[in-house]
Amino acid sequence: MFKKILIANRGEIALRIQRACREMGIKSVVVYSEADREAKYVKLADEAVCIGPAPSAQSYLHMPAIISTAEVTDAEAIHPGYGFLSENADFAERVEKSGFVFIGPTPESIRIMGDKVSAKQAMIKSGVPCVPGSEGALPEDPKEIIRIGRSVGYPVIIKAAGGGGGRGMRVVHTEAALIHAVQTTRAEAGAAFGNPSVYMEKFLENPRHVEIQVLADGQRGAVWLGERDCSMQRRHQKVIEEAPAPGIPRRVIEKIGDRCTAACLKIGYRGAGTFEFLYENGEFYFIEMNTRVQVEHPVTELVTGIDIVQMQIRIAAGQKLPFNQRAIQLKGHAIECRVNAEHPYTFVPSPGRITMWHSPGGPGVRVDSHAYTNYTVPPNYDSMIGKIIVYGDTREQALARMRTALSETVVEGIQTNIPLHRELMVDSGFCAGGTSIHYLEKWLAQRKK
Ligand code: MV4
Repeated sequence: MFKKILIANRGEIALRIQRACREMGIKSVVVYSEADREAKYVKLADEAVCIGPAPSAQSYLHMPAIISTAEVTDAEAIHPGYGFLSENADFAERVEKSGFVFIGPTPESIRIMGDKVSAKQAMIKSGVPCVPGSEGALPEDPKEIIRIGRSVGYPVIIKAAGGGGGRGMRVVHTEAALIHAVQTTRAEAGAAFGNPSVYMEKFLENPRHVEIQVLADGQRGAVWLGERDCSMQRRHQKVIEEAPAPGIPRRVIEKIGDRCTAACLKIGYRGAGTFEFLYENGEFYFIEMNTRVQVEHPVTELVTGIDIVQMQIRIAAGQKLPFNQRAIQLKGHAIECRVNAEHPYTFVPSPGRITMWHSPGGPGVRVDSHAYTNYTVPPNYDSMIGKIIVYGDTREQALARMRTALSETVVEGIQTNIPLHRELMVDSGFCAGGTSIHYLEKWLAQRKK
């Protein structure tokens, strides 16, 4: 096992990784920007090195600074967390070429999944059901594109191969609008991702977002750890996640989970990963794979009892998975509310000093946050300042515990979305379970001010 790991991230996930290291008897080095100098997790780390000014490009995205910090601190491995460099295949490659272990999949896997066209092709070959659409990237010839549009059937969605997470997509309702939409999406994709390649899918009108968590050791060991329902989102930012997904028959989930682990074995996947699906009318359709630990990993940890971050570290150290699929038993229900420093009605970011932070507690309550009283939320990064996660034997109990947890939570000095979560936890639609990806935005549009 490693003696020392460098954590190439910030905020709650840096603290989460630090905790995993501590529990495993591994020393950790955190890198931080000038904006994070006063953060408590920086002070709590075994070692902390300032790698640059506040802008991410000069700190958390600055590969030479991170790799040279690993060199001077004698770290053996680098954990990238989520966001920043976590899905950057070039970074993973540079980490390995410099003689360190990248705690994540191989650069090759990251590269395949980063290109949504090659990801989909890998899934089709591995027997994972995908949204019907173009076979690979769209050709140049407008006649060919029109032909593909007719065979897929309207509405269709044009997506950039280099996009993902909702970036670079356009819905097309009629053949008359198709060619212009493809051209515009191509141009935007070329400018945004340096890759003008686009593909077409049937546009699913009212799906749910359900994802499967996997762990694979790259040594013929692969398991899936149940699913997460992440349909409660606004502008492609998840707001609430839960496990299991309400109302989906277990045999349907089990079938797709087994497809995911089979795909991991087929492509030689190693590490933690998430298969993202759209779920509509009882069917799963693969859309993307994430090759990192995700923000919402705790809900899976609570229903499986498996520490996903520790497993990432063990896999990276060359260990085999210590369990097989039969040993994984899903139990109970978990819900996560993301706490953002933002106005609860306008969603305008609200950085600044937290004059009072009081975390909830009690049975089945977990808070993953780096925030504390007198912590200043810097304006330079994502507005998420933590996550409240609850566990219960049933969804009803988890909901009741989340209501109690939210009622106990006090955050003063900045605005947060906690009032929004308090409203959603008593909303009849959310409480019934199984809402679609459009539910929250429709709900917000009709919300009583
Ligand atoms: C779709 C779709 C409907 N049909 N693909 C958005 C994020 C990216 N991961 C894929 N996305 C979508 N792809 C087809 N063929 C609808 C969405 C979508 C969405 C997906 C998941 C969660 C929230 C979403 C919000 C709007 C649109």
